[in-house]
Amino acid sequence: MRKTFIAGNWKMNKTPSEAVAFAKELVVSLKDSDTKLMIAPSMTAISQVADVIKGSNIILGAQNMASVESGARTGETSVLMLKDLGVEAVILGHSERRSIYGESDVLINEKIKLALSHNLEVLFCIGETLEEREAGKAEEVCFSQTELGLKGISAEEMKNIVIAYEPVWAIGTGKTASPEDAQAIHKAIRGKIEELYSKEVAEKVIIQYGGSVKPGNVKELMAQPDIDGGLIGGAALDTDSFTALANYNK
Ligand code: G2H
Repeated sequence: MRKTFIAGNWKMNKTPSEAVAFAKELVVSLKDSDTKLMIAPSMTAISQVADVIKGSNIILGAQNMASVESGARTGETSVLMLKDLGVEAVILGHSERRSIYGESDVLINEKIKLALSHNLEVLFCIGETLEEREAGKAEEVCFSQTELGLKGISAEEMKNIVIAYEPVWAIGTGKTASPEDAQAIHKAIRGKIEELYSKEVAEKVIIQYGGSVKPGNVKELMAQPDIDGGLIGGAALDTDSFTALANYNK
């Protein structure tokens, strides 16, 4: 019922010219994939990558955006700018934004509401740190981030929300949550969505897993009943690897 959604978060990698060359390769290599696909280049490459992937089966995503539409926000990128470039989705609440740039649940919630009001799909990231996991607080942290991030968002708007569960200890570390551990949290998060909204909303919401997803572990992760896709960093930076991830089911 839920279509698998594989998204590449390029983070702060690839210059605009490298991004264009890479996107051109992906348009060809991914053309027969039957999964939903997204790539999120850096802000400096978005405009050129938009031209390359136009008309393909790849959605254009951004990695972040400001919490207000326009004005005095030095160094920020607005939702209007992203929309004008053809961006269809935005990653919000990534743990690197939370930990390095101090983004709070309140700020993330403001960004999510703004993105939804402009009809952007939101990949809303949540996840616990190693310390929190070891203290037995993984669920508690994910529930709290979910509740605060989705505050004021209607059941109707949930159609444009994708949740990305990314345990912080697994991001870029080579450590992946075991499929069983990831499934347990995904199931709990879906339960939380049911509690906040309804069974119908919970059954429809896509919950991606993120954190060192690679061609070698993608199959067993995607085989879990509540894992509906992946938000992929390192392994999304190479044509063969991202193509293998997009075609994991072939
Ligand atoms: C988690 C993920 C992509 P990686 O941040 O968002 O990165 O796959 O490199 O762990």
